[in-house]
Amino acid sequence: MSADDSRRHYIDGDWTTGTGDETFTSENPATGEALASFHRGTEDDVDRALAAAEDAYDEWRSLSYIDRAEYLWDIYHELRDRHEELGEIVTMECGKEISEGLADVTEAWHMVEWAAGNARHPHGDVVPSEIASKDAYMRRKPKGVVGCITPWNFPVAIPFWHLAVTLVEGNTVVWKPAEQTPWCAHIIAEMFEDSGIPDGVFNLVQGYGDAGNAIVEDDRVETVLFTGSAEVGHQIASKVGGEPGKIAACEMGGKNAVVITEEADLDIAVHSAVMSSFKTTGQRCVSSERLIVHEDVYDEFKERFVDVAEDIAVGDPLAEDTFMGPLIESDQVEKFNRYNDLAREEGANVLVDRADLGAEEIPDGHEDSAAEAADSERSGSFENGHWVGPFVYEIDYDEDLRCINEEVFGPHVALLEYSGDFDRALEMHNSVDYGLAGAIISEDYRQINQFRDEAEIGLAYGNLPCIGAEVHLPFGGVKKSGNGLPSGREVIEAVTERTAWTLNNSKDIE
Ligand code: TXE
Repeated sequence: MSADDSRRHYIDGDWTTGTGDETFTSENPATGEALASFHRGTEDDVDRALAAAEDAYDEWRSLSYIDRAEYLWDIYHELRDRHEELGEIVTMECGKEISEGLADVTEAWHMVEWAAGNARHPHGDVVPSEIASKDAYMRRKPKGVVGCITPWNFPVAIPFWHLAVTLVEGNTVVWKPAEQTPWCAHIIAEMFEDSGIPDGVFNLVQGYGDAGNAIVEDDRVETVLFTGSAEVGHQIASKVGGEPGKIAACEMGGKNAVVITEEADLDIAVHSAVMSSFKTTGQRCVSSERLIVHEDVYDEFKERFVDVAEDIAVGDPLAEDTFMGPLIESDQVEKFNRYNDLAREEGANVLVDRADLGAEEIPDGHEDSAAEAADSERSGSFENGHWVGPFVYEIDYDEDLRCINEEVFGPHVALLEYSGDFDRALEMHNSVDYGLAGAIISEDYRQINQFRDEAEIGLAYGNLPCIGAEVHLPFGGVKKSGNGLPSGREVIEAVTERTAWTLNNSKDIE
């Protein structure tokens, strides 16, 4: 692919090659084949995009909520019209199986629907003043130019978590998507172009961390919304923290757990653990890498969970009967293997080891409509795919073990047995530095309520898999997992500031 064929940035209403010479390709993690080529953004490109966003801001903020939302409604319809096409691109670019690829797009339009719908459902705070003749109320104002930096694991949904509310609230944006999923980002930019949104309101700069960093460090950016690794998120938060008025809202993954008590329904427990640990090949921010199981049900649970993990269908993500696709890239495979080795060194008793799944074990594509439709795009073989299967182990609990404290982001699962009362399970659950998500499986409402009140997490699930997001709920974590919630309804807090207004309605001089 030559630079001429490469797809461009979308800045100030124009498709531009930008100022750099470099291009990069997105690859299909199932086959290793190059899917499309993109211009790599530079600091100068970010500078231009920020200037455009700043210029567009006054006009955009002066529109009513309803007028701004109209553009988002166009995008909502495009997401629905291009659902199948975009869902397949999600699957080809990030490797998750096709129902998840399609669900990524569905979640995006749910977010747009919620954000644009709010424009017709205004709400605010009017409160009585201390003095009878005064009115007092709170008014929200947009922050200005917002920088959005997103990861590859939900390449359509997460960008819309950031973008939809931010734009409806009257901010303009510069977005730097993940370098692994630029094709999805390109299609989203096409949708913004088609919506006729005024030039400069939405800007896309493709590229790597250096382009993201240029957004973070620029004084014109009032708010940074970031979803990605803890390492980068903490760097961003500390850079931004030193600047008055500027904020970073970050969501940075976790070391999540499912707690299965002696009162658990084991059908629910096995289903929840399998979904939590293996959906998206363990690459969700809420994926669970720890299963904390009471001794009374441990053996039965272990046997049933291991049986499922041994047989789980790893394969062509475009085939409808695949459960797990590949990992995103070779670095991620190395990280997965490194942590599997570490678990062994730390004393793991390995129960399932399908980590070295060879390409020959990957069944050919199946005769389903999604796979057929994408055949022309899928010319590579599975030999160069980033295939792994489940790695499941049990280990004697010690809160200092690295394998049960550090996020792997793959199907790497520790079974941890506990005895005694529920306090012990909670202690083990809360012992990690992260605090994103967790689930409890129990029929005892007291245990469920205690988990709700004492689990140190931002997202809690009861008798459900530890996965899933509802766009009208806050989404994000505590402790090392993040701050400021760049997703769900709480984005409003990050992208607006509030003014407390008091207004004298009398002739009295106050
Ligand atoms: O994340 P990065 P990566 C975790 C998971 C995974 C690890 C690494 O453990 O193994 O992170 O994944 C941009 N300034 N999660 O490498 O590097 C980058 O270009 C500004 C959990 O994908 O954090 C991309 O757009 N931006 C997570 C985005 O940040 C920078 C989902 C995320 O990349 C930057 C993904 C910099 N210095 C990974 N460096 C979750 N919360 O679910 C990189 N970027």
